[in-house]
Amino acid sequence: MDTGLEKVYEGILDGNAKLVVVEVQNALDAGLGPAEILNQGMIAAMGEVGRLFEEGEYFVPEMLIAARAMQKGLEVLKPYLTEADVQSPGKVAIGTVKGDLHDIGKNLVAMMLEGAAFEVIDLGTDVPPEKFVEAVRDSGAQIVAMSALLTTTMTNMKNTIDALKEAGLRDQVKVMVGGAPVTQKYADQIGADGFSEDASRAVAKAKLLLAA
Ligand code: B1M
Repeated sequence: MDTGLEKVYEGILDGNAKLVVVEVQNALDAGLGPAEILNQGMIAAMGEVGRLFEEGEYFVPEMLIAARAMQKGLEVLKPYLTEADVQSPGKVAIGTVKGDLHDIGKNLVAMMLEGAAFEVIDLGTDVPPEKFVEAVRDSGAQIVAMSALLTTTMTNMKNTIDALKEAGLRDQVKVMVGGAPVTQKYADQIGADGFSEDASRAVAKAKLLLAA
């Protein structure tokens, strides 16, 4: 790994937000691409944090400070993930489903969508089905984008789809899902319109759904 990326990686593992901010900027200044910094430095570090948690070496506080360091690094990266002078392809209401507080992946998807000029309504984390329904009704969002990181909360994606049906809004919106435990098979099972494995593919999928 490039030494600049190594410092970003180690900074996230140590939960050292100040170091991460400096090292992400240094990596950009040294000419590394934002996707490389994101995938090989930052997302890889969060994967290692998860592994250490599973092994019992990290606990929730360590995960939390690593997540904060990651978020700070993402703020530095954000302007570099933006496409210039693009017309808005549409409006997306995004959130992490009820019961789930993980927001880094959701924020990344929101950031990439904004970078591609989508209008993004970020509903935050722990979003109950009714709040997604309300957002579609009030904002006219054409896409509902749901993120889940826990096997115990991904079922709330289906509950949200059911709530959209009950509110008579299902035909008006496309539903996209993603997050570590979510698969294409699961998306099909619950009747979602789209799934993507990562944030950049989520943008391509959102564009595709609106073109369909
Ligand atoms: Co938690 N956590 N966590 N955690 N956490 C996981 C998810 C876990 C896999 C760790 C592990 O055991 N290895 C595990 C889940 C096990 C499971 O259900 N199978 C777990 C657990 C168990 C828990 C708690 C229950 C721990 C506890 O309290 N005992 C608890 C639950 C709290 C709750 O939500 N109710 C908990 C808490 C936390 C923190 C709050 C401490 C913190 C989150 C802080 C935050 O988000 N602000 C945290 C963290 C940081 C993690 C890990 C380490 C990292 C997650 C992350 O940010 N990854 C995670 C381990 C891991 O994932 N390997 C873990 C980086 C991020 C960029 O990836 O979010 O997957 P991700 O997003 C990806 C794709 O999935 C995709 O795009 C992104 C990449 O470009 N994507 C989408 C995401 N959403 C999408 C939506 C789309 C499309 C693509 O379309 C709409």
